[in-house]
Amino acid sequence: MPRKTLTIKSKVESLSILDEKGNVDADLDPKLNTQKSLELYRLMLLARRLDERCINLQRQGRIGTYGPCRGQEAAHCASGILMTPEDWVVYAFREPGTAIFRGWPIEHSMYFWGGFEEGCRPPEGVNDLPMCVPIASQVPHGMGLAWAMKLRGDPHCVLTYLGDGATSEGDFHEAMNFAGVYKLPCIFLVQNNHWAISIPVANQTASQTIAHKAVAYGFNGIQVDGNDPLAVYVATKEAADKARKGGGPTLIEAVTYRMSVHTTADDPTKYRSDDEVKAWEKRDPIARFAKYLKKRRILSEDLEQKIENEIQTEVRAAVERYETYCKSVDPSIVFDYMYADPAPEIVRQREEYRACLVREGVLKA
Ligand SMILES: Cc1ncc(C[n+]2csc(CCOP(=O)(O)OP(=O)(O)O)c2C)c(N)n1
Ligand SMILES: [Mg+2]
Repeated sequence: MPRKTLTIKSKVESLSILDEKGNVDADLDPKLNTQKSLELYRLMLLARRLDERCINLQRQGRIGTYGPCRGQEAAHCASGILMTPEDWVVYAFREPGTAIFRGWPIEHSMYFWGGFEEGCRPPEGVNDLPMCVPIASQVPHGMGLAWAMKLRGDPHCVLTYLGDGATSEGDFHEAMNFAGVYKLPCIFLVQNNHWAISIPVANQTASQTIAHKAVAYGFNGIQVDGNDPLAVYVATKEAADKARKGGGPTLIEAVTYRMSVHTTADDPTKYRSDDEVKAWEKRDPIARFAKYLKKRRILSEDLEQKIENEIQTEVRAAVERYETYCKSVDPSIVFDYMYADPAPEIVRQREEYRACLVREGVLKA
């Protein structure tokens, strides 16, 4: 019998619309109106300023740790902004802009990274799961929500975020498989930021792209320039429209870069070069979008400054609300939500922490 080459039906596209200089491919430009364009710009800038503020808060000992999203604002904001209140969003942990868009208060990141359960509690009526640090464990949850939607005949979709490192976990593959078999209305958005702590993406997978992992599961993947908000927007819109019409899942690989530390407990100078970081600085998603909006005369220098000032005020007010909350609670409640019946070791640690707080004068004996 002769060997045959099989025709594989799924396709993998690559999409880039807005280049680093703010030049746009006019045929592919989604031509967002002024209001939507400014909403997206504002959200990305808010995510950036909040990020900077949270790093400072951690360095000052005012939150425990922090995982920044610097450089990844387009990848998460330009996708999140397409989700309707009836859709569901399932987070990893570098998507603060999407969460704010969905209705979480700005300070939710501070609660989360400060160790408070408040940071995990979605606001009333917001169809979101809390941020998720156990890598890839959120991916089957997203798939499960989409399965429930399908069983109920609910015509909405689920957007699940994950990182390049998460694509090596079994949870990712099981969720992709199930989503493909049952044609579930889900979008898996991989923020390929090139690193999983100190593991470069080249050591994460031998695949040419992450996008084409979808092929093995029987649906389409698309690779987009993740620092190009227009490409992320268009790919997500197509995936969401398809999912809501019963067309099944899509895997979006947003190729971006983690400009900052992995978390505040990390020193990236130990494993990556300054040159690599500098090269990506030139591809900054916010600067690129601002150039484009100025060319379209949607953004002026005055408006840019006005938005900047408003955001600074909003972030400052969020910090104040967070710190008012911190003063109103016994800090040892950070131990309370791990188990319904706390394990003896947790009880011991909580007592040790309380004794320390009493010594420091934070709590009365
Ligand atoms: C199941 C699991 N294993 C290990 C870790 C420790 N850890 C935290 S973040 C991370 C890397 C994740 O990389 P990636 O998925 O690319 O996301 P990124 O941090 O780049 O956003 C690891 C290994 C974890 N949180 N969960
Ligand atoms: Mg990564």
